[in-house]
Amino acid sequence: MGPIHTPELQRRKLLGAGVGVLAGAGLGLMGSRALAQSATFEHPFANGKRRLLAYPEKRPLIVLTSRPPQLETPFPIFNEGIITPNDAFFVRYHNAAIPTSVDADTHVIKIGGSAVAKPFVLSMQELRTQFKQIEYTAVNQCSGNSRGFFNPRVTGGQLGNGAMGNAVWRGVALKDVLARAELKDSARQVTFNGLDNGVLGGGDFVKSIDVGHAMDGEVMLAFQMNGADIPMLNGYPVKLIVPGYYGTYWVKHLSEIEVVDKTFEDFWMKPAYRIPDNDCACIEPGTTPAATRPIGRFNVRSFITSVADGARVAAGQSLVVRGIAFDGGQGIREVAYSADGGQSWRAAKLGAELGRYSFREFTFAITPQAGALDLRVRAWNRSGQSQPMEALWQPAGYMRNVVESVKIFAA
Ligand SMILES: Nc1nc2c(c(=O)[nH]1)N[C@H]1C(S)=C(S)[C@@H](COP(=O)(O)O)O[C@H]1N2
Ligand SMILES: [Mo]
Repeated sequence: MGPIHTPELQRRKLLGAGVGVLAGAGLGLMGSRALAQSATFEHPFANGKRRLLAYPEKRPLIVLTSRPPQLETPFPIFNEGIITPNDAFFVRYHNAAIPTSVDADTHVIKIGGSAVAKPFVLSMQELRTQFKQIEYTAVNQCSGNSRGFFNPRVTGGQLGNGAMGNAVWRGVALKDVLARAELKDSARQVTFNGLDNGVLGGGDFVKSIDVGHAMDGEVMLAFQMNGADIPMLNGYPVKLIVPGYYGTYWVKHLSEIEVVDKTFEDFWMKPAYRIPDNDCACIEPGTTPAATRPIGRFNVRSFITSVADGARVAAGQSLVVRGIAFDGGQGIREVAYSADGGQSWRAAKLGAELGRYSFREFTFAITPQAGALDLRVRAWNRSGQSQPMEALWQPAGYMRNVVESVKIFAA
């Protein structure tokens, strides 16, 4: 991607009338011409077609739900480059009362809680000017990315593989902001709240991480994404970045940070977003986990992006296959590919390293003979963790990372 430019601070961001109507009244009253026009797009999915809609600041994306907006990135976009464009980045909300207008001149983050000595209120202007800025590339991925492929099926959004994206984030280390509040020795966890709310006031989306994690110098209060203001639907004007961790912790429209002296266990930390507390984070279908823990870091994943399942290619000609791999922050060490359904494997070529939290590109060339081919890719991170050959199962449909099969036909 090109050099990072620093655009003028956008004072006020309005989500177009289309989403205002959506958020307020639901799909039935969707009136905007842009939305109506884009509804004609379709996207193939495992068991049918999915509708594409263009929301404000977004190109047509796959609609999982419209109230609140939950949008998935069409998979071919991951082949356009290693950075996911802002207008194609997926969108996930839990509650329908989302902000449709935010004024960056008046937006503040309140920093307090029982375990700080000096609570204070931070404006966007102060955040941008009074702290050292940091920047890195990191993948955001929803816990339920690929849930639609679970077998046996599980309830929840039936996502394909497009609830992920890779962006350059710029902002301030959370550690530097918290230092100003002077943490007490009793500090255990830090909680994060954003401007969105449950429609009837309940179920507010609040997340927490341990204080040691919050102070690691990497967790970021970001105000830029790929060199521009963060799109409204991705958390304008400021969002928490927890690199290597599932998107559930990346709180959007951040407005409140509290340092507390106990483990925070409101709904979105418990019972929601828990995984079986064992090595594989998995159980036998139909059973109940003996114990659970909060979801944490990404496991290792790899995807072929340049050819889709079912594609037809030319026999006897060299075919360069491209894809992406990532993990929870060790960085990718190796990607292997198979063109015979996993019987034999060879090393793929890795692309440039954009940091250990980024997508890593890989390529390999094959010359297919006429007939069916079963392409697979498997990645290893720097601590030797990899992907299972058979899909693991868990009741919430999180953390799918099986070695996927892309069946193509050469003729
Ligand atoms: N304020 C707020 N932040 C939120 C959420 C939310 O519902 N409200 N959902 C989280 C979840 S589960 C995910 S996967 C990511 C998605 O980030 P994106 O919408 O910017 O892609 O946002 C997280 N941050
Ligand atoms: Mo998520």
